[in-house]
Amino acid sequence: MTTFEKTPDWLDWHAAPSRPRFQVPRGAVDTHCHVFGPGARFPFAPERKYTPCDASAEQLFALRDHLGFTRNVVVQATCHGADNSAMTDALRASGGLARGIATLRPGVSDAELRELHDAGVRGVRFNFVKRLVDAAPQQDLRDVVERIAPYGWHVVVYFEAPDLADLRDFLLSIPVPLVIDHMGRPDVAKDAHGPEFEAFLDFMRARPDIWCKVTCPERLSVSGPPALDGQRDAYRDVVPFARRVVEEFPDRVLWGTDWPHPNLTGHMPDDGLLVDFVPRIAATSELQHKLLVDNPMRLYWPDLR
Ligand code: 0GY
Repeated sequence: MTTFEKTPDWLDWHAAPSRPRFQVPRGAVDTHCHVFGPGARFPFAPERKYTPCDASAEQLFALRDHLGFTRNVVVQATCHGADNSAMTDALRASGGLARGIATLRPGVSDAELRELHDAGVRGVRFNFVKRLVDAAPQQDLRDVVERIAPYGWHVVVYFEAPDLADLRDFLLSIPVPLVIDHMGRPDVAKDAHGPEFEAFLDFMRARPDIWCKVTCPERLSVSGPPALDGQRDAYRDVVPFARRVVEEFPDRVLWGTDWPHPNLTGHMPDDGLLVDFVPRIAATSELQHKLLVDNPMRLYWPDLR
């Protein structure tokens, strides 16, 4: 049996999240979450940049039910490299209630692609965050896109705001839909109407098939988590950024918990309070329904609509 010691300053996920005050609409989808191992069953990748705590599919589904969600999109995390077996095991265990996003290398076989599709994978993730992965040659990524296009998959992209200028032309040349993680990680100490976030919105405007996850206030926030007297002010500096995206692109936004919150060392969010963040960024029930149900269903379960 392989055992793993998690990175020492890594925080465990919240063991007893509160029940959200905000009741999500029926059929809500958590479109950004991960499973980690368990390492003894699904060993972490030798090339990983961090070793997480275990976070199993059963624990993910228990959280889903506790928060009032119906479905998940399980995103392959870098600690598992291109071995998608923990993620696909979660998809199979979900009874059709989870879709997945894989990590692929260019030489992926047709048999593997078919198997991933049958398990529920609907996209591949390109990660450009330097502390998480070594850079992949753009030609490798183009080769992967060529392989997934026939399956109708999309590309989930993770980058940080300062890298958008260099990536923009490459990303816009990818001939399948794009889903951008965490609003392209803006620096929320800056102005939500300033040039950096304008550049991101301008990128979203460049094509009608670019989607955005308005996720990770806990990761982006400088103002920080809720004070002891309640969650009203939690992550307040992220609100104007997320609202801008939700209000300009109501049909192209997605939401997720990011459970079990990789690489958080400052504080670990209460997932119930994260759900309570939703009405602050999607102010009407119509926007909330699009964000949590209509949009993810259109992208991940088009046959059920
Ligand atoms: C981060 C955030 C994430 C890390 C990963 O694949 C990963 O390791 O996704 C996240 O959940 O989006 O910045 O460390």
